[in-house]
Amino acid sequence: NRHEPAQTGHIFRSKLPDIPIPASLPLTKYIFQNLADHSDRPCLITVTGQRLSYLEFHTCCKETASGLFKLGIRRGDIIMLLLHNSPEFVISFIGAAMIGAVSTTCNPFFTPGEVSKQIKACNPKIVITLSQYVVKLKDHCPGNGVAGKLTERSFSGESKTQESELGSAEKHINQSQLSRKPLSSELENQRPDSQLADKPPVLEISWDELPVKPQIQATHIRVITVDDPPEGCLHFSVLSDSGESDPPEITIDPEDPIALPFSSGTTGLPKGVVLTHKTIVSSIAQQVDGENPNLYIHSQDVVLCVLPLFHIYSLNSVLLCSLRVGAEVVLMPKFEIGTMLEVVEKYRVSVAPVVPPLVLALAKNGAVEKFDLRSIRIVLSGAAPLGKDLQEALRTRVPQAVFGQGYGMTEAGPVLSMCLAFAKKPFPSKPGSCGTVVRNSELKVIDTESGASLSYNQPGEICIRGPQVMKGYLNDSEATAATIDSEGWLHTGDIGYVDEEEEVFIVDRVKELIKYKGFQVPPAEIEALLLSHPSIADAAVVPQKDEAAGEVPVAFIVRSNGFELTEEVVKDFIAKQVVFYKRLQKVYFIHVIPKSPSGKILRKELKAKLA
Ligand code: 4UU
Repeated sequence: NRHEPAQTGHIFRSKLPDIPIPASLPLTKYIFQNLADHSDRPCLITVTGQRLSYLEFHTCCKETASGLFKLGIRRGDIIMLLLHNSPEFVISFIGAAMIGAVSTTCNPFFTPGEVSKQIKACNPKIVITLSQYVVKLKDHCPGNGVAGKLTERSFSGESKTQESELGSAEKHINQSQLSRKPLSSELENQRPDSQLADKPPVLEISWDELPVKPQIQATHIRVITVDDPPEGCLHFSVLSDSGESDPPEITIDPEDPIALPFSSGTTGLPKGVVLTHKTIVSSIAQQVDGENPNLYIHSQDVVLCVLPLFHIYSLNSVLLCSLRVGAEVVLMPKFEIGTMLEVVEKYRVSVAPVVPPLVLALAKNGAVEKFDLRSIRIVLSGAAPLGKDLQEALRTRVPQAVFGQGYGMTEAGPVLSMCLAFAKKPFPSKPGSCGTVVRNSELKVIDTESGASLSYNQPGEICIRGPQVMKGYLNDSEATAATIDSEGWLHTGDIGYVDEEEEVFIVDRVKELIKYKGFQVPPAEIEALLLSHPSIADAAVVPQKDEAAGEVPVAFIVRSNGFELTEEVVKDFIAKQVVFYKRLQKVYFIHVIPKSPSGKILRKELKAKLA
């Protein structure tokens, strides 16, 4: 494991004092802690004008929590949200959290193969999606993308037995090992009202003690659609109209997982990032709590939620931070510049969290001038580097707004640093800065060779430590140990420095990750696909700089002996299997992929070839 703790040297802290973080509260108790102050205020609004007040939203979440419970979802169970931004996304996430269930968020534009990998890695019991995406689940739902009956139990103690007994795993369930009582079949036979009369058993076993992946496999996933359900699927109303507004009181431990986004981290394939109630509450508090919140948003704000909620930036800094402070969240299912500008004008959006390509659109698109954007007071950019020129260009479009960046990483909870010009009592901030490390947290910059921590203005690898950092990767202690060292420092794979005003600047990325418009493109994933092609002997995928996307993936390919293979064939082969942003933009044929003696691809050399 690569990280031996470095000798302690300089540690950077926020300019804001630490605050008490109510990290023992389950997320939903924390989110709704001040509900009474803003229960009549608008909470969610859609592009079509559908509005929910905080009180209505709270009720919907409780009903959905009850509905999930009735379907047999229990503390520690995973549900998958394969959805665009929508009220159902938000209500499902919060409802699941109320009963201690965990949401894994998945890009609805993923191909069936990509969705399948995520399902296999975490075995959700339920997938909530749109009818048009049910086909993406066909490998997991026997019978034309139709979900199996949950009366056939979802878990088996033994993978071997299960493989031979798919569909009839019921008799193999090992209650003593799982020590849980989903008892979905029993539940279904009970009258609905009696189900909830019984308080649920509090599970003795915590999530990470559950049998790991090979032993625990969902045979049947129940599919719920938020629109007209295809045959075999359930409609979302089974959750939202459960007829029960008070979900059972579940004892939730702050260390219980709540969200499972997927990220490739510094190396390898996408992995489930285990975020707990404690990590998420801490991250939100670091941003919006305290007398002088780092990111000052409040109940009079209207926050634009156009970034996809399946990504942690939007889930945490946009949605959950807004819910905590009682702001109104405008949900946009997808980015379209015209609609976005209309929405900003119509709903008087005051806080606009964006990514650099959106800054580009706002700065350069002629349509912008036709709209009144004077309501915007904060523009937050993150998830990818933002050029100073672009920042200046946007300033002329929204001169009244404070413009700054946040720097996040899924595994870091996600926010490492945030612009202090967004604080209630703001500090000045320089263009190009990614803000200052969040409060109640420590940041250091280490020499990539020696591991020693560096002082001001010296670039090195950024490391973070604090209560917001992920618990670890799902079922992958090796990857966890390679990312979080024994002293609790998370190594980001980003190269940056901190200047004398405590502002963080990112200058490079040493990890494999490619970022296309802020979306993750894990090279290892594309390389594995390439190697499955019979005419490809070896392959490496690296980023190439791109004006519009920031970076795009390109491949170096070694053909198998005697095979003809064209660039187009390779591109098509990948394009069929991946979401649009992972498509190869260019293919270069070479004789050998440069590798270290230990077999690691020398990506630097390949990147140098591109330059
Ligand atoms: C240069 O991108 C994210 C999370 C972003 C985020 C979250 C909450 C931004 C603001 C916020 O408030 O997560 P991942 O896991 O998809 O990608 C992480 C990587 C980082 O390690 C870094 O390489 O994305 C890059 N990155 C940035 N790079 C993230 N933010 C920035 C940034 N400038 N501001």
